[in-house]
Amino acid sequence: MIDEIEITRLIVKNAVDDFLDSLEIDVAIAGGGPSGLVAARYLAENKARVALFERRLSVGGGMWGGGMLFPRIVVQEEAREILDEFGIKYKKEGDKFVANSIESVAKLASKAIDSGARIFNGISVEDVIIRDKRVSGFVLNWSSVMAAKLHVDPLAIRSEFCIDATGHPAEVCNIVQRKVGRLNTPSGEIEGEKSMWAEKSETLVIENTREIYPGLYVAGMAANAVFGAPRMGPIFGGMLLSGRKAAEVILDQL
Ligand code: 48H
Repeated sequence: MIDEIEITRLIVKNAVDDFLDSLEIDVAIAGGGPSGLVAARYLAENKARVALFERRLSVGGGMWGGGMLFPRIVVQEEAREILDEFGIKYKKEGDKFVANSIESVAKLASKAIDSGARIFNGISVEDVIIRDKRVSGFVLNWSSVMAAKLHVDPLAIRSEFCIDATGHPAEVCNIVQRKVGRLNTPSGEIEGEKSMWAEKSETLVIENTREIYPGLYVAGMAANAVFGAPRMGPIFGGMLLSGRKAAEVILDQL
């Protein structure tokens, strides 16, 4: 027998159990683009309790569209081992590697989940919890509630470490700057992303992957936006390496 009420109960119960299990965790990640997914995998693989919150229905962020909707990404030698670790196929072209952007997203997500990271889609980080001058959790709401501009109060989760992997808008860093006034950047403020310069940007994004306020790390495109570095276009090695670095720096402290 197939009963609609049983289906409803199974869905709600299992989804709520997952959410309840994620109320107090080691690492909370805002954003499920490439940097967030890579960080989630390496953290979870090393036994950290990880939850990733993605505003949209689908994870993958800006990776799906490759370059100008041509579904390919370019990755440099430094990040090739990450492609291998995720089982992403590629073609060597000169000293670069070209991968299918759709396969890349699918495998990043699949490996993050297999490693034990929990991914919650359709949920937006709308604020943070700050205790004793440290970011110690995310304030969450359904993206659909926010899109409809409904006046519905959010809920919260507590986390030892948080990562802003929200891409170009660096949303969590912006929230924290508004609340505390000063971030760990040269000016104390968000410096803003600069025009495209791939070579420089790909190096800087690794350097810029770091703690931006106690308890809050920034990874991926958000790291360059916050520290005033250029964008890089559809070369994705920096995003992969940045996600891995965020995981490594946090794992050292767990
Ligand atoms: C929950 C949120 C929130 C929120 C946003 O943009 P992304 O793909 O981010 P990265 O940094 O992993 O990768 C950047 C890359 O895709 C890119 O844009 C590049 C390389 N650009 C170069 C260039 O020159 O343009 O993913 C961020 C994700 C998205 O899925 C958002 O929906 C999500 O974060 N997000 N999720 N709460 N407040 N804000």
